[in-house]
Amino acid sequence: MTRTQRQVILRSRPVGLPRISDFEIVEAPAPVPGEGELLVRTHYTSVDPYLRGLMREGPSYLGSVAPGDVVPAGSVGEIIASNHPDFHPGEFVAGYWGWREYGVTGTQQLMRVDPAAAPISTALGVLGMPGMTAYFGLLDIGAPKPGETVFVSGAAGAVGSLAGQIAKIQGCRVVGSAGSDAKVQHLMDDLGFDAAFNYKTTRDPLATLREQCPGGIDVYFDNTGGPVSDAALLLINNFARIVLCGQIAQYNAKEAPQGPRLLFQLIVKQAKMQGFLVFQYLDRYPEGIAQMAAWIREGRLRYREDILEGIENTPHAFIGLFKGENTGKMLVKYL
Ligand code: NAP
Ligand code: FER
Repeated sequence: MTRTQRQVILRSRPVGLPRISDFEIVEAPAPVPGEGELLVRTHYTSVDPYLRGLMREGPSYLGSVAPGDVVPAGSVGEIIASNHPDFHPGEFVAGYWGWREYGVTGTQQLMRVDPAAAPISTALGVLGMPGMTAYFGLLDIGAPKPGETVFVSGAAGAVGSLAGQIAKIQGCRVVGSAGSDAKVQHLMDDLGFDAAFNYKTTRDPLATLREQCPGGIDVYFDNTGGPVSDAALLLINNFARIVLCGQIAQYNAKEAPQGPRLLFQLIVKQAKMQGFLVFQYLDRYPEGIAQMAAWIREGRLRYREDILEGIENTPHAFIGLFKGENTGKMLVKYL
Protein backbone atom coordinates (compact mmCIF):
# COMPACT_ATOMS: atom_id res chain seq x y z
CA MET A 1 0.00 0.00 0.00
CA THR A 2 1.46 3.37 -0.95
CA ARG A 3 0.31 6.23 1.23
CA THR A 4 0.80 9.76 -0.01
CA GLN A 5 1.44 12.66 2.26
CA ARG A 6 2.06 16.39 2.21
CA GLN A 7 5.32 17.87 3.38
CA VAL A 8 6.85 21.33 3.58
CA ILE A 9 10.08 21.82 1.68
CA LEU A 10 12.39 24.79 1.53
CA ARG A 11 12.02 26.17 -2.00
CA SER A 12 14.70 28.84 -1.77
CA ARG A 13 17.03 30.11 0.94
CA PRO A 14 15.39 33.12 2.59
CA VAL A 15 17.01 36.51 2.20
CA GLY A 16 16.16 38.62 5.24
CA LEU A 17 12.74 37.91 6.71
CA PRO A 18 11.55 34.56 5.25
CA ARG A 19 8.62 34.76 2.81
CA ILE A 20 5.80 32.31 2.20
CA SER A 21 7.21 31.76 -1.30
CA ASP A 22 10.48 30.46 0.20
CA PHE A 23 8.50 27.31 1.07
CA GLU A 24 6.35 24.88 -0.85
CA ILE A 25 3.83 22.24 0.22
CA VAL A 26 4.44 19.16 -1.91
CA GLU A 27 2.90 15.70 -2.12
CA ALA A 28 5.17 12.70 -1.81
CA PRO A 29 4.83 9.02 -1.04
CA ALA A 30 4.85 8.36 2.69
CA PRO A 31 8.27 7.01 3.65
CA VAL A 32 8.85 3.35 4.49
CA PRO A 33 10.65 2.53 7.74
CA GLY A 34 13.91 0.62 7.43
CA GLU A 35 15.47 -1.73 9.93
CA GLY A 36 15.12 -0.46 13.50
CA GLU A 37 13.01 2.50 12.32
CA LEU A 38 9.46 3.69 12.94
CA LEU A 39 6.77 5.20 10.75
CA VAL A 40 5.02 8.02 12.61
CA ARG A 41 1.98 10.14 11.88
CA THR A 42 2.50 13.78 12.85
CA HIS A 43 -0.02 15.33 15.22
CA TYR A 44 1.87 18.58 15.97
CA THR A 45 4.96 20.13 14.53
CA SER A 46 7.13 22.85 15.94
CA VAL A 47 8.34 26.10 14.41
CA ASP A 48 11.48 27.43 16.09
CA PRO A 49 13.79 30.40 15.57
CA TYR A 50 16.90 28.20 15.14
CA LEU A 51 15.46 26.78 11.92
CA ARG A 52 16.22 30.12 10.28
CA GLY A 53 19.91 29.45 10.88
CA LEU A 54 19.71 26.03 9.25
CA MET A 55 18.33 27.64 6.08
CA ARG A 56 21.53 29.62 5.51
CA GLU A 57 24.26 28.47 3.17
CA GLY A 58 26.97 26.48 4.93
CA PRO A 59 27.01 23.91 7.70
CA SER A 60 25.77 24.42 11.26
CA TYR A 61 26.01 22.39 14.41
CA LEU A 62 22.52 21.02 13.85
CA GLY A 63 22.95 20.30 10.16
CA SER A 64 21.50 22.35 7.35
CA VAL A 65 18.46 22.51 5.11
CA ALA A 66 18.99 22.93 1.37
CA PRO A 67 16.39 23.91 -1.21
CA GLY A 68 14.29 20.82 -1.91
CA ASP A 69 14.72 19.43 1.62
CA VAL A 70 11.90 18.90 4.09
CA VAL A 71 12.42 21.24 7.05
CA PRO A 72 13.63 18.95 9.88
CA ALA A 73 11.83 20.50 12.84
CA GLY A 74 10.69 18.78 16.00
CA SER A 75 7.37 16.94 15.70
CA VAL A 76 5.22 14.75 17.89
CA GLY A 77 3.01 11.94 16.65
CA GLU A 78 1.75 8.40 16.79
CA ILE A 79 3.67 5.32 15.75
CA ILE A 80 1.91 3.71 12.78
CA ALA A 81 4.41 0.93 12.09
CA SER A 82 7.49 -0.18 13.93
CA ASN A 83 10.60 -2.18 13.07
CA HIS A 84 11.96 -1.72 16.57
CA PRO A 85 11.17 -4.18 19.39
CA ASP A 86 10.82 -1.46 22.08
CA PHE A 87 8.39 0.83 20.21
CA HIS A 88 4.87 -0.17 19.25
CA PRO A 89 2.08 1.12 17.02
CA GLY A 90 -0.28 3.35 18.97
CA GLU A 91 2.48 4.80 21.16
CA PHE A 92 3.43 8.48 20.90
CA VAL A 93 6.92 9.87 20.34
CA ALA A 94 8.61 13.19 19.66
CA GLY A 95 11.54 13.52 17.29
CA TYR A 96 12.99 15.44 14.40
CA TRP A 97 11.28 13.98 11.32
CA GLY A 98 10.16 17.48 10.38
CA TRP A 99 7.31 19.32 8.69
CA ARG A 100 5.59 16.30 7.11
CA GLU A 101 2.40 14.34 7.72
CA TYR A 102 4.25 11.03 7.96
CA GLY A 103 7.86 10.59 8.96
CA VAL A 104 10.38 7.87 9.42
CA THR A 105 12.69 8.06 12.36
CA GLY A 106 15.35 6.07 14.13
CA THR A 107 15.10 5.84 17.89
CA GLN A 108 18.13 7.91 18.82
CA GLN A 109 17.07 11.44 19.84
CA LEU A 110 13.53 10.08 20.12
CA MET A 111 11.50 10.90 23.20
CA ARG A 112 8.63 8.77 24.45
CA VAL A 113 5.47 10.78 25.06
CA ASP A 114 2.76 9.64 27.45
CA PRO A 115 -0.59 11.11 26.32
CA ALA A 116 -2.11 10.29 29.73
CA ALA A 117 0.47 12.40 31.58
CA ALA A 118 0.16 15.68 29.65
CA PRO A 119 -1.20 16.93 26.32
CA ILE A 120 1.18 15.60 23.67
CA SER A 121 1.82 19.12 22.33
CA THR A 122 3.79 19.89 25.50
CA ALA A 123 6.54 17.56 24.27
CA LEU A 124 7.44 20.35 21.83
CA GLY A 125 7.16 23.13 24.41
CA VAL A 126 7.20 23.24 28.17
CA LEU A 127 8.13 19.54 28.50
CA GLY A 128 10.42 19.55 25.46
CA MET A 129 13.32 21.44 23.93
CA PRO A 130 12.17 25.01 24.77
CA GLY A 131 11.29 24.06 28.34
CA MET A 132 14.66 22.41 28.84
CA THR A 133 16.35 25.50 27.39
CA ALA A 134 14.69 27.70 30.00
CA TYR A 135 15.32 25.23 32.81
CA PHE A 136 19.01 24.44 32.25
CA GLY A 137 19.90 27.82 30.80
CA LEU A 138 18.54 29.69 33.78
CA LEU A 139 19.44 27.31 36.60
CA ASP A 140 22.73 25.88 35.37
CA ILE A 141 24.21 28.88 33.61
CA GLY A 142 22.35 31.79 35.22
CA ALA A 143 22.60 30.25 38.72
CA PRO A 144 20.09 32.72 40.24
CA LYS A 145 19.99 33.24 44.00
CA PRO A 146 16.94 34.28 46.02
CA GLY A 147 16.53 38.04 46.09
CA GLU A 148 18.53 38.62 42.91
CA THR A 149 17.12 40.50 39.93
CA VAL A 150 16.69 38.49 36.74
CA PHE A 151 15.96 40.26 33.46
CA VAL A 152 14.57 38.19 30.56
CA SER A 153 14.38 39.51 26.98
CA GLY A 154 11.88 37.87 24.64
CA ALA A 155 9.98 37.18 27.84
CA ALA A 156 6.58 36.30 26.36
CA GLY A 157 7.91 33.57 24.05
CA ALA A 158 8.23 29.84 24.62
CA VAL A 159 11.60 29.93 26.37
CA GLY A 160 11.39 33.39 27.94
CA SER A 161 8.00 32.91 29.59
CA LEU A 162 9.31 29.78 31.31
CA ALA A 163 12.72 31.20 32.23
CA GLY A 164 11.00 34.14 33.95
CA GLN A 165 8.64 31.90 35.92
CA ILE A 166 11.46 29.57 36.98
CA ALA A 167 13.33 32.63 38.23
CA LYS A 168 10.25 33.60 40.27
CA ILE A 169 10.14 30.09 41.74
CA GLN A 170 13.80 30.60 42.78
CA GLY A 171 12.75 33.67 44.75
CA CYS A 172 14.09 36.29 42.36
CA ARG A 173 12.72 39.65 41.29
CA VAL A 174 11.87 39.18 37.61
CA VAL A 175 11.65 41.76 34.83
CA GLY A 176 10.85 41.07 31.19
CA SER A 177 10.72 42.73 27.78
CA ALA A 178 8.30 41.80 25.00
CA GLY A 179 6.94 43.24 21.77
CA SER A 180 3.36 44.27 22.56
CA ASP A 181 1.33 45.80 25.37
CA ALA A 182 -0.83 42.68 25.52
CA LYS A 183 2.28 40.55 26.09
CA VAL A 184 3.49 42.90 28.81
CA GLN A 185 0.09 42.62 30.48
CA HIS A 186 0.27 38.82 30.21
CA LEU A 187 3.70 38.76 31.89
CA MET A 188 2.46 40.89 34.77
CA ASP A 189 -1.07 39.52 35.23
CA ASP A 190 -0.68 35.83 34.40
CA LEU A 191 2.99 34.92 34.87
CA GLY A 192 3.86 36.90 38.00
CA PHE A 193 6.62 39.10 36.56
CA ASP A 194 7.42 42.03 38.87
CA ALA A 195 7.84 44.46 35.97
CA ALA A 196 7.84 44.36 32.19
CA PHE A 197 7.99 46.70 29.22
CA ASN A 198 7.23 46.84 25.51
CA TYR A 199 10.61 47.17 23.79
CA LYS A 200 8.97 48.31 20.56
CA THR A 201 7.33 51.39 22.03
CA THR A 202 9.65 52.42 24.82
CA ARG A 203 11.52 55.57 23.80
CA ASP A 204 14.53 54.93 26.02
CA PRO A 205 15.15 51.24 26.85
CA LEU A 206 17.99 52.13 29.22
CA ALA A 207 15.87 54.55 31.25
CA THR A 208 12.96 52.10 31.34
CA LEU A 209 15.10 49.17 32.37
CA ARG A 210 16.89 51.26 35.02
CA GLU A 211 13.50 52.18 36.48
CA GLN A 212 12.35 48.56 36.49
CA CYS A 213 15.64 47.20 37.89
CA PRO A 214 16.54 49.79 40.54
CA GLY A 215 18.99 47.37 42.16
CA GLY A 216 20.68 46.51 38.87
CA ILE A 217 20.65 43.16 37.03
CA ASP A 218 22.22 40.00 38.46
CA VAL A 219 21.16 37.55 35.76
CA TYR A 220 20.35 38.55 32.18
CA PHE A 221 18.64 35.72 30.26
CA ASP A 222 19.00 36.95 26.70
CA ASN A 223 16.72 35.57 23.99
CA THR A 224 16.95 38.46 21.57
CA GLY A 225 20.05 40.64 21.53
CA GLY A 226 19.45 44.06 19.96
CA PRO A 227 19.05 47.43 21.70
CA VAL A 228 17.54 45.85 24.82
CA SER A 229 20.79 43.93 25.36
CA ASP A 230 22.82 47.13 25.11
CA ALA A 231 20.69 48.58 27.89
CA ALA A 232 20.87 45.44 30.02
CA LEU A 233 24.66 45.24 29.78
CA LEU A 234 24.97 48.78 31.15
CA LEU A 235 22.95 47.79 34.21
CA ILE A 236 24.62 44.56 35.31
CA ASN A 237 25.85 44.20 38.87
CA ASN A 238 29.18 42.84 40.05
CA PHE A 239 29.50 39.14 39.26
CA ALA A 240 26.41 39.17 37.02
CA ARG A 241 25.73 36.17 34.78
CA ILE A 242 24.59 36.73 31.22
CA VAL A 243 22.94 33.68 29.69
CA LEU A 244 23.22 33.90 25.91
CA CYS A 245 20.27 31.80 24.86
CA GLY A 246 19.30 33.40 21.54
CA GLN A 247 19.84 36.47 19.37
CA ILE A 248 16.66 36.46 17.30
CA ALA A 249 17.00 40.19 16.58
CA GLN A 250 19.78 39.32 14.15
CA TYR A 251 18.65 35.97 12.66
CA ASN A 252 17.36 37.69 9.51
CA ALA A 253 20.32 40.07 9.17
CA LYS A 254 21.75 40.25 5.66
CA GLU A 255 25.23 41.18 6.83
CA ALA A 256 27.28 40.10 9.82
CA PRO A 257 26.29 42.43 12.65
CA GLN A 258 28.94 44.55 14.35
CA GLY A 259 29.50 44.81 18.06
CA PRO A 260 28.69 44.56 20.88
CA ARG A 261 30.84 47.45 22.00
CA LEU A 262 29.96 47.17 25.65
CA LEU A 263 32.11 44.25 26.67
CA PHE A 264 34.25 46.49 28.89
CA GLN A 265 31.29 46.19 31.24
CA LEU A 266 32.10 42.51 31.73
CA ILE A 267 35.56 43.44 32.94
CA VAL A 268 34.65 46.11 35.43
CA LYS A 269 31.68 44.10 36.73
CA GLN A 270 33.69 40.87 36.72
CA ALA A 271 30.71 39.35 34.97
CA LYS A 272 30.33 36.14 33.01
CA MET A 273 28.64 35.80 29.63
CA GLN A 274 28.03 32.26 28.44
CA GLY A 275 26.36 30.83 25.40
CA PHE A 276 24.89 27.35 25.41
CA LEU A 277 23.00 24.83 23.31
CA VAL A 278 20.24 22.95 25.05
CA PHE A 279 21.31 19.66 23.45
CA GLN A 280 24.32 19.72 25.76
CA TYR A 281 21.82 18.72 28.46
CA LEU A 282 20.11 15.87 26.58
CA ASP A 283 21.08 13.29 29.19
CA ARG A 284 19.56 15.47 31.92
CA TYR A 285 16.23 16.08 30.13
CA PRO A 286 14.42 13.52 32.35
CA GLU A 287 15.33 15.53 35.45
CA GLY A 288 14.25 18.81 33.84
CA ILE A 289 11.01 17.38 32.49
CA ALA A 290 10.09 15.84 35.85
CA GLN A 291 10.67 19.14 37.67
CA MET A 292 8.75 21.22 35.11
CA ALA A 293 5.85 18.74 35.20
CA ALA A 294 5.81 18.90 38.99
CA TRP A 295 5.71 22.71 38.96
CA ILE A 296 2.82 22.62 36.48
CA ARG A 297 0.90 20.16 38.69
CA GLU A 298 1.53 22.36 41.74
CA GLY A 299 0.17 25.38 39.87
CA ARG A 300 3.50 27.20 40.07
CA LEU A 301 4.31 27.15 36.36
CA ARG A 302 1.99 28.17 33.55
CA TYR A 303 2.47 27.63 29.86
CA ARG A 304 0.69 28.87 26.80
CA GLU A 305 0.60 27.53 23.26
CA ASP A 306 -0.36 29.34 20.07
CA ILE A 307 -1.59 26.62 17.74
CA LEU A 308 -2.28 27.13 14.03
CA GLU A 309 -4.15 24.38 12.20
CA GLY A 310 -3.11 22.61 9.03
CA ILE A 311 0.20 21.79 7.40
CA GLU A 312 -0.38 24.57 4.85
CA ASN A 313 -0.04 27.11 7.67
CA THR A 314 3.43 25.93 8.73
CA PRO A 315 5.40 28.58 6.79
CA HIS A 316 3.07 31.29 8.10
CA ALA A 317 3.59 30.10 11.69
CA PHE A 318 7.37 30.04 11.23
CA ILE A 319 7.50 33.53 9.75
CA GLY A 320 5.20 34.71 12.54
CA LEU A 321 7.98 34.05 15.08
CA PHE A 322 9.95 36.94 13.60
CA LYS A 323 6.91 39.23 13.74
CA GLY A 324 6.04 38.38 17.32
CA GLU A 325 2.73 36.73 16.38
CA ASN A 326 3.03 34.12 19.15
CA THR A 327 2.61 34.26 22.89
CA GLY A 328 4.17 31.17 24.41
CA LYS A 329 5.03 28.22 22.18
CA MET A 330 4.11 28.44 18.49
CA LEU A 331 2.89 25.09 17.10
CA VAL A 332 1.07 23.75 14.08
CA LYS A 333 -1.54 21.02 14.44
CA TYR A 334 -1.48 18.52 11.56
CA LEU A 335 -4.05 16.01 12.83
P1 NAP B 1 9.73 32.50 20.92
O1 NAP B 1 10.31 33.45 21.91
O2 NAP B 1 8.55 31.72 21.30
O3 NAP B 1 9.40 33.26 19.57
C1 NAP B 1 10.22 34.24 19.07
C2 NAP B 1 9.88 35.62 19.67
O4 NAP B 1 10.96 36.49 19.44
C3 NAP B 1 8.69 36.29 19.02
O5 NAP B 1 7.49 35.92 19.62
C4 NAP B 1 9.01 37.78 19.17
O6 NAP B 1 8.30 38.30 20.30
C5 NAP B 1 10.50 37.82 19.46
N1 NAP B 1 11.22 38.59 18.43
C6 NAP B 1 11.15 38.43 17.09
N2 NAP B 1 11.96 39.33 16.48
C7 NAP B 1 12.54 40.07 17.46
C8 NAP B 1 13.47 41.16 17.47
N3 NAP B 1 13.97 41.67 16.34
N4 NAP B 1 13.84 41.68 18.67
C9 NAP B 1 13.35 41.17 19.83
N5 NAP B 1 12.47 40.14 19.87
C10 NAP B 1 12.07 39.59 18.71
O7 NAP B 1 10.90 31.53 20.47
P2 NAP B 1 11.65 30.50 21.42
O8 NAP B 1 11.58 29.17 20.79
O9 NAP B 1 11.17 30.68 22.79
O10 NAP B 1 13.15 31.01 21.31
C11 NAP B 1 13.53 32.18 21.99
C12 NAP B 1 15.03 32.42 21.80
O11 NAP B 1 15.73 31.35 22.39
C13 NAP B 1 15.47 32.45 20.34
O12 NAP B 1 16.47 33.41 20.17
C14 NAP B 1 16.02 31.07 20.12
O13 NAP B 1 16.97 31.03 19.10
C15 NAP B 1 16.62 30.77 21.48
N6 NAP B 1 16.75 29.34 21.79
C16 NAP B 1 18.00 28.90 22.11
C17 NAP B 1 18.21 27.59 22.44
C18 NAP B 1 19.58 27.13 22.81
O14 NAP B 1 19.81 25.94 22.88
N7 NAP B 1 20.49 28.04 23.03
C19 NAP B 1 17.13 26.69 22.41
C20 NAP B 1 15.86 27.18 22.11
C21 NAP B 1 15.69 28.51 21.79
P3 NAP B 1 8.12 39.88 20.55
O15 NAP B 1 6.66 40.15 20.31
O16 NAP B 1 8.52 40.05 21.97
O17 NAP B 1 9.00 40.60 19.58
C1 FER C 1 18.71 28.08 18.79
C2 FER C 1 19.65 28.85 18.14
C3 FER C 1 20.73 28.23 17.57
C4 FER C 1 18.87 26.69 18.89
C5 FER C 1 19.95 26.09 18.32
C6 FER C 1 20.88 26.85 17.64
C7 FER C 1 17.96 24.67 19.64
C8 FER C 1 21.99 26.16 16.98
C9 FER C 1 22.43 26.57 15.78
C10 FER C 1 23.46 25.84 15.03
O1 FER C 1 23.57 24.65 15.17
O2 FER C 1 24.15 26.47 14.25
O3 FER C 1 17.60 28.64 19.30
O4 FER C 1 17.88 26.03 19.55
